Amino acid sequence: MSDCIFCKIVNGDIPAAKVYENEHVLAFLDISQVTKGHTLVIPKVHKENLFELTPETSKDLFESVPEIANALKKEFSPLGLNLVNNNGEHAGQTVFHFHVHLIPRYGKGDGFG
Ligand code: DGP
Repeated sequence: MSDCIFCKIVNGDIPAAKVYENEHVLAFLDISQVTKGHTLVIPKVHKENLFELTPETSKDLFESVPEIANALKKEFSPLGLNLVNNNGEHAGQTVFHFHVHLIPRYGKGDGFG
């Protein structure tokens, strides 16, 4: 989708700090970094949100999530990690290309929750 910021990241039209990539999935650091290592995992194909996800796209994406979470665990040594996903404006979605947030947690006062 030409006006989608995450499609532009997939296409290399705007830069992002990539954490992981395979044929179907891209993970990169969130520009806002609510905690250190805050990462977004997206399908390369444009799907607006969970309601549009096909079983195949869902499988491709969620298959990669444990590996990415473990890479973040190794790199940042968090105490825990939240997986967050917002669908629709009223649920807090601001970028309308499906994504899950992986938010490493470092204990009380780490900036999230
Ligand atoms: P959500 O509110 O769940 O739709 O989260 C969208 C996230 O996308 C938000 O945490 C900020 C992040 N974001 C928005 N624009 C960019 C960008 O251009 N680059 C990166 N890396 N992250 C972005």
